[in-house]
Amino acid sequence: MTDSDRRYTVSGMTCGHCKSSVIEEVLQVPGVRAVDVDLDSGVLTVRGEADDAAIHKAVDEAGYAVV
Ligand SMILES: [Cu+2]
Repeated sequence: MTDSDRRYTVSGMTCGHCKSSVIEEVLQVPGVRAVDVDLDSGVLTVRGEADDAAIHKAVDEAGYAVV
């Protein structure tokens, strides 16, 4: 398996606190090595080999949703 960046659009993030909540949760997903969030576009970028479903679940747990 190769290491690659995947992008997800997340709804509901409005400020730096939202951003750090999402980053904290997604960083806990096994296989995730780095996470970035662009607040303006709502784009979450994940580097690593994590499962898609696990990323969705982590975003849910942070209180937001992948669209
Ligand atoms: Cu916020």
